[in-house]
Amino acid sequence: MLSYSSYTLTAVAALLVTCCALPECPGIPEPPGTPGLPGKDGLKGQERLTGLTRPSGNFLGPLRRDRLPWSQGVPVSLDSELHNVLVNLKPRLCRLEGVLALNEKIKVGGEKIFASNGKEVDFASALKSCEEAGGTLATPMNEEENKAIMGIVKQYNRYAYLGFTESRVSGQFQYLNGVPLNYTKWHNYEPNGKGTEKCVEMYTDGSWNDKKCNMRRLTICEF
Ligand code: MMA
Ligand code: CA
Repeated sequence: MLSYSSYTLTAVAALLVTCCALPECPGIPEPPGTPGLPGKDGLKGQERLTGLTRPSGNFLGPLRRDRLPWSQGVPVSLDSELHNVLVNLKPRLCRLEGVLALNEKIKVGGEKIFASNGKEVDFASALKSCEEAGGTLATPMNEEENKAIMGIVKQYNRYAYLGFTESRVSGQFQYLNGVPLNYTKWHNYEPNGKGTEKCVEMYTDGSWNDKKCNMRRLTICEF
């Protein structure tokens, strides 16, 4: 059981589609290659997840990203022992999520989980801590996500940086991957920085203000 733990958690990511918001578990790497691109096994994205196999031998020792036996052994779909493990893990993950939500450690908004470390730092430092924790800066892409993030801003009563920056075109903002925003919640008369305020903060009412990136703002990450 222990020998498959890392493996199993990743398999859960592929199989759990309801109840938990957790799409994947921190610290557990994606299968080789990126979605859509073939990995060493020749499989692409979803093919690789649905074709997930367990190792044929024992997988002992610490987790090594380069040592995960993704494509050896029996297919998970045919492995009743591993299937049972996954079926049992699902409600346990949901219970853990419930505990964290009850204790106000996380907020769930749609598919995402939002959490703060309670620290107020500049934009670059906030982004760094989110990435080090396996997430990114909170990036509201719809009203539901915006409300979940606002819940944390209200909980700490501190404005927070969001995962947006101003593009080369002054007054236009984009996601951290460079794609233009497709949902916005600007406060009245914002954005108004016109090239001088390249980051975005969320106010306690959930509305947004473009702001200089060197302020100390609450770190809120999404996972
Ligand atoms: C501050 C600063 C701006 C914001 C205005 C709104 C004076 O500047 O936070 O980003 O747009 O307040 O009045
Ligand atoms: Ca502004």
